[in-house]
Amino acid sequence: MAKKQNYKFCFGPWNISEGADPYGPTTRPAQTFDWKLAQLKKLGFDAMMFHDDDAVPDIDAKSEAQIRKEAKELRKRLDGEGIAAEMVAPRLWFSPMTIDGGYTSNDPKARRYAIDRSLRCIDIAKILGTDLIVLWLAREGTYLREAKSGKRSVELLAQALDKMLAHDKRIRIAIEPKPNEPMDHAYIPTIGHALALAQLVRDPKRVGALIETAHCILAGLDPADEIEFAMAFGKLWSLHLNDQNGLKFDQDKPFGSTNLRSAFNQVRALERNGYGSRGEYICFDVHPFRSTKVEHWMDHLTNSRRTFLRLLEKARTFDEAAAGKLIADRDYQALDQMSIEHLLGK
Ligand code: XUL
Ligand code: MN
Repeated sequence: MAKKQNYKFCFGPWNISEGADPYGPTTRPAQTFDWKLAQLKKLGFDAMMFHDDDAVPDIDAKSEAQIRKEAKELRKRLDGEGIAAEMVAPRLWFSPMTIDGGYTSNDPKARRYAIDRSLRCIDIAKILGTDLIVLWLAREGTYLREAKSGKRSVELLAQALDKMLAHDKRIRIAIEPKPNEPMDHAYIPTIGHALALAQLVRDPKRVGALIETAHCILAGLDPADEIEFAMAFGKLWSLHLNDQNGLKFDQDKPFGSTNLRSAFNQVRALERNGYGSRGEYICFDVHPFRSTKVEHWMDHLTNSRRTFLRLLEKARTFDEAAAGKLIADRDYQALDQMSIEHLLGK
């Protein structure tokens, strides 16, 4: 077991969402960014995750100089509150320019837009004091196979990564894979794909991964195994813990909400491989249930952290020696029951 880690926690402003879904409007009134930052601080979280336009709203309408100016102002506010920026991610999926994808769009103008915007995102990250860029490749995929070439799309992704890496020699890029939604099929659906793509760029050391629980489940994979796979390569640079009830829309439920045993195994995987020892954060990409009242608006975040910490105790008190004996004896039936009893408590 690695040395006991003091974990650091974060979330993004989009995790205090207002309840809109594709079938209905918001159920809670919109709140300002300052209010969200104040909640994060009040609840004792350590850092905030940012999309580029969380940091600089209406980014496409602003000049490079204006973007830098606003990012510097934000940095001052974060420093004043003692809150770090964990990462910055280009939100490439909202613009009319990226209807057909960003880096893999069939339209060269759209591809250029995606790269220019990613370079601005890197500038913002630098100003906010983080070297971590997260890429959720939302529209880099197709609705139908005939629409794009898979091989060419992978080449375009590698070229885009190279341009980003060349723009700033310090940044690291964590790819956040997701197999579907909004696309029918995404080109980088799993951690294996993300790490294989890293091998096509000029500086593979600076391309790693972010694992989201729900995204692994949507790909039919086990989140704990995905975590260990990425950690075997030293490439798990960030994490979006949440939960997902099977093959449905991306639910972003509170951590442990659907499958407590899977959540336990995710925490155990992180703990035994020393996640956090290089400053990595535990991030919760969770949303309130649509029915949530304003007075309970932050509970999905505090509950996710509480569940994580309780499962951490379970991971730390799991009887490894007893488990080792059962493994040596190939008595997996008893190992199964031992794990269940441990989670149930006495
Ligand atoms: C999408 C998703 C995003 C990313 C950030 O499913 O998880 O919120 O985490 O761009
Ligand atoms: Mn996510």
